[in-house]
Amino acid sequence: MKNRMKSLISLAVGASVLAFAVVARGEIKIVVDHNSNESASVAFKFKNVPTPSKNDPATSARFTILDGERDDNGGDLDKLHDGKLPTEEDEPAENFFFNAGTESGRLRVDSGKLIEIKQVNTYSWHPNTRGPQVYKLYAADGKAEAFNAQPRNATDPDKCGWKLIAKVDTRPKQGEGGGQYGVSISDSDGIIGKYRYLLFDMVRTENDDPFGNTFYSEIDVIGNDSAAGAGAGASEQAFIIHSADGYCEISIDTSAAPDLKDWAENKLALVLAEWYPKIVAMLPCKAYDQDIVKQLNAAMRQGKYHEELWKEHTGHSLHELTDEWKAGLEKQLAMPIKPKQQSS
Ligand SMILES: [Ca+2]
Ligand SMILES: [Ca+2]
Repeated sequence: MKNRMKSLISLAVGASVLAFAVVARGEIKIVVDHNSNESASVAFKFKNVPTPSKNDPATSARFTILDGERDDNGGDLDKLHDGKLPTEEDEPAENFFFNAGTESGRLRVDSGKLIEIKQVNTYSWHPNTRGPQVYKLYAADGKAEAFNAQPRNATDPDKCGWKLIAKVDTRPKQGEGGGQYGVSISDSDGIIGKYRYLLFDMVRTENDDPFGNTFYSEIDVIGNDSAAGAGAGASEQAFIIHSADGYCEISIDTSAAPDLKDWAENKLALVLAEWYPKIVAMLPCKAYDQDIVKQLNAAMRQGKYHEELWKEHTGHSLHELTDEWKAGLEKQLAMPIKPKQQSS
């Protein structure tokens, strides 16, 4: 049994049959996916971000420009929630973008009623600098006494009934960042909040020339009861367990390996729940950057997470750290875990 368990974990982790996602509880999570110019296709398919939805609460919501002006060369606001997508990398009529030479502006999405928002997903496509997305997302239920439903650029939404949800910036460190972007904003608690309004405070990606305003193809709002968007890459079949210290949520996705479902949920989950906090604790102990977890979380919130951060903070690539983690996990699984689990 011990050996079998050990070989299963090697197989599972080594072959990526199981997908693990671990996030701190109650934190906003920003997942950014990028398809390069070469790999972008009409399918708008991303590694982790769900493909755009044709039928989400944003479909029937009212979109309004609160500040800034639309570029007449592009499509109107309907393009952001019509469920249709551009069929090529530079198709102005199928995207909404702010006018050339302007600093972008603010868009409001009004659902007309309070909805429990599970995800806000934004999509864009352009061969160069109009591909990446830079915006702040605010939300409001409209009930605050000082609520201003139409804050223009000079007004701080924080001060008139809006809550800052996320800061998104998908620009690469180098290069123009052409291609397709999918951004998925969610909360590790499952629900971002119960809101009626969303406010996108958009910024152009550059001002070296007049054409820095992003080509936005679609904005989706996924409600708690929507079938679409099953949690930023996590399968609907994902099994959720909280870490022993209560700080992390661990999801185990066995959709690609259904025969491992029972084992993963009854055995592996318990080990991960117990050991994940210890692995996280191990990082600062091993003379790595003391603030690594905090900094990674901050980078995720700002949409600036990338794998190189691990190398910057620990001197080891994510691959190397994963090997270290796997070795520790295998060692643990080769030993008796708890008597009652051994009997099944
Ligand atoms: Ca569209
Ligand atoms: Ca949509």
